[in-house]
Amino acid sequence: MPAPTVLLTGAAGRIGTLLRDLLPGYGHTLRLLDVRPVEGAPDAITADLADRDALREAVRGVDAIVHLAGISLEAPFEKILRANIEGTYHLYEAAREEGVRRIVFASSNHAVGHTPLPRDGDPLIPVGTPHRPDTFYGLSKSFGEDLAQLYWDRHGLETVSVRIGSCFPRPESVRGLSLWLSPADCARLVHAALTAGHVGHTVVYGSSANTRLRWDLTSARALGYEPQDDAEAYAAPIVAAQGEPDPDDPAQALLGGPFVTDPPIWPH
Ligand code: NAI
Ligand code: 15L
Repeated sequence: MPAPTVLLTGAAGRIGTLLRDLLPGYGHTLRLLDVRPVEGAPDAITADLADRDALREAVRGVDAIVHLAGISLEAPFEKILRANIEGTYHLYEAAREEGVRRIVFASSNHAVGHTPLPRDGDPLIPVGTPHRPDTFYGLSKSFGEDLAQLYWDRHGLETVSVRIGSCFPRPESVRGLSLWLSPADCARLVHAALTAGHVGHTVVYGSSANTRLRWDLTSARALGYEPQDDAEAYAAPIVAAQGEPDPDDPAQALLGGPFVTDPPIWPH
């Protein structure tokens, strides 16, 4: 399949910025969208996910969408509802109306954050593990995955839902040593998700080939993703400063880490 023209939502954000740099190297032509201006990109579309008319215009003529826009951490329910739940719905409706073929949806480990981490000898966490969100934020990612399934089953709109681990320039915690997705591997994975053959709705985990991996990358590799990086290269100073993970500490025993143990933000 030839490299498609892609709308990148959330283009001003952390992952949006790295994909703006790296995806053109794979031959993709990008159209950018964010609610705030995108530095160095005067042609970027400034629009909120609540603006259906702007979304419809933004998706017109693109082959695919990489949907990163939204609140990327826990927040009051009303804010998550508007940006992540309603916003993702508006984007899928615009995509359906304009005949977009595929969406790569930035889901998160927090959609399944209450899943216990496997201990030594246990199988890796499969993509089929039930949704167990750890926050309203994680709940919005579970919703996004289910929305993607609905739009595939009802409308034939394909999605790869990528449950991203921690995508930062380098891992910063012992938890990150298992969840890290390097910027270069992030671009490799998104490229694979955009260009793989038939995907229907496919859920994958998004991380590098970390020595301390706790989840199963099989479905990501099936798209053609071949991760090249391993957080272990950064492990020594992190472990020296923080110690090895304590499997009896709730913040380290469940996939969502501190999201699981932080006090909940109730609706108000
Ligand atoms: P970020 O917070 O840096 O970027 C999100 C972008 O979305 C921002 O530029 C923001 O202005 C934009 N945005 C927010 N609400 C919007 C709205 N209503 N309309 C239009 N644009 C809006 O987040 P980051 O780290 O770049 O993450 C990108 C996506 O990946 C997010 O959906 C996040 O939940 C997901 N993700 C990121 C992980 C990471 O480690 N960075 C891990 C798991 C998931
Ligand atoms: C996420 O979903 C967040 O967007 C990101 O900022 C990190 O907190 C990441 O999860 C994580 O679990 O480390």
